[in-house]
Amino acid sequence: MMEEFANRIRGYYDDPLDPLAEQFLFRRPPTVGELRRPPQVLLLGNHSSGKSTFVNHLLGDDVQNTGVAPTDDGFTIITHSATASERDGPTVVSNPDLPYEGLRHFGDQLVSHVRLKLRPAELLQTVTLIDSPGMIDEAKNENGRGFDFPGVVRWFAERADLVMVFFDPDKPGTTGETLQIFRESLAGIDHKMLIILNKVDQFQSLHDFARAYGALCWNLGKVIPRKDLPMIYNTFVPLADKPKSRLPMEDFEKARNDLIAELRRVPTRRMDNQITQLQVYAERLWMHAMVIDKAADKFKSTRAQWRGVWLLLFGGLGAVAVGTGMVVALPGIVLAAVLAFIVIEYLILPRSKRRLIARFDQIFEKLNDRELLLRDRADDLRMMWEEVSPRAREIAEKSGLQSFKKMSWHDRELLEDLTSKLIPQLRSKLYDAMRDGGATAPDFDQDRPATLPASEPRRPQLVKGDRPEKPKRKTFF
Ligand SMILES: Nc1nc2c(ncn2[C@@H]2O[C@H](COP(=O)(O)OP(=O)(O)O)[C@@H](O)[C@H]2O)c(=O)[nH]1
Ligand SMILES: [Mg+2]
Repeated sequence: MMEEFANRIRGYYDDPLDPLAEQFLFRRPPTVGELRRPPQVLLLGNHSSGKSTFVNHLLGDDVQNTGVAPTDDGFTIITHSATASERDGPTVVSNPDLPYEGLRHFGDQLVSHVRLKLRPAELLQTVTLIDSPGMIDEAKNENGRGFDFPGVVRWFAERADLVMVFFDPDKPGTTGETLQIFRESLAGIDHKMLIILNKVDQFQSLHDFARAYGALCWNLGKVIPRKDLPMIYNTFVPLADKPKSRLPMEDFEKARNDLIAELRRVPTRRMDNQITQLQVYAERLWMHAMVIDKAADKFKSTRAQWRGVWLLLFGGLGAVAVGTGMVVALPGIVLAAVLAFIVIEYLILPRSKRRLIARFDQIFEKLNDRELLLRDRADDLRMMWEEVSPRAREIAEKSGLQSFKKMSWHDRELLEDLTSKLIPQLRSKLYDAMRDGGATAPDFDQDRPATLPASEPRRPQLVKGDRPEKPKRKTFF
């Protein structure tokens, strides 16, 4: 059943998103490989907060080294295979069948800190686990590691379906590197983050626990920009060599089971995340393309006006000169025409282009209230625009507004349909499917735009000429 959702998502990227992204030089959508990657869980936290111990507990096997000393300074990707084996970083990042080629950009230092472990554990059939080196609590510069640690964490976090952040009783604070990681690497992904206060069996009294829990909440409040605190899982891994806690442990054990249940739900979460990713991509592309399209439109009509005036003026003058026999004036007229042409093409039009690009924000605002799209989300969309606009400007400046092919009315309708109707519908279908445990196959045919018969592809081979043209467009300024 998940396959059907995946196909549907891929289908939307293939058409209309990818062609539109290309038309408007927007960043390309995720590749099939990226969409296909296995569900992933990233484990982050201070060193010695118990990440590797937790991994071993999950897998029922000593896959990772554990210990109080910061022994592990690399990223270990643990995934399923019938027989246990290991691969080193260079092998992992150069294998096109694995979704880790992107890590190569972080340099050899990082690559030598990546390992892939293949293990037959049952849980790994559902998720791939990524154990990470501990964050260091003293603010330490990147040079200490030899690679861009926040960047790499961000890379993994963006591709993870769940990010588990571990804290332990010794360091319930988010200081130093932890703070940096929250700011730089985890911003905007709190919807897939789980916070864990681990090793709670170390607390000898309720008072100790309350203090650490309070400190953690306080510190998280500073780095997670949300009004409500995320849920915190208070838990531990039972270890034979550790003294028993005097606190009642049932709740903490239950939290561990809840965590494991979350891990098992990761494949559904992944689909949910991919739908979110699709929605965000489509909305950003919509803004980017619409603003550039309007500006390009405006620019082209300004250009047509200037060129029209030029042609009329000098054509007229030339005709008059010839008609009245004042041929001697012709060289002067030609010279003036050439000069005027240079002024228009190299002075006036570039200036008008720059002015239009500077007015992108206003164009966006008009888009927002004219198109009546999701007016209750205006603030959301505005924030999104702030992220999108620098690149839109850069692209408009670099390639010039005249080079963009006009967005067809059909594409525009399709894009708006996608963001306002089709993608939300896809999500509610996923929720329905989750609720009845996949008992009934999702009925995708209902999604199709009403104008197209259900049995045909969503965009029936439209050739350029036979796309319906939009009824006359209102001018925008
Ligand atoms: N008491 C207690 N000790 C733990 C727990 N989890 C891990 N440890 C210990 O904490 C130390 C660091 O654990 P490790 O898993 O290597 O931490 P990592 O650096 O986050 O991977 C080891 O000595 C573990 O035995 C726990 O839940 N309770
Ligand atoms: Mg470790």
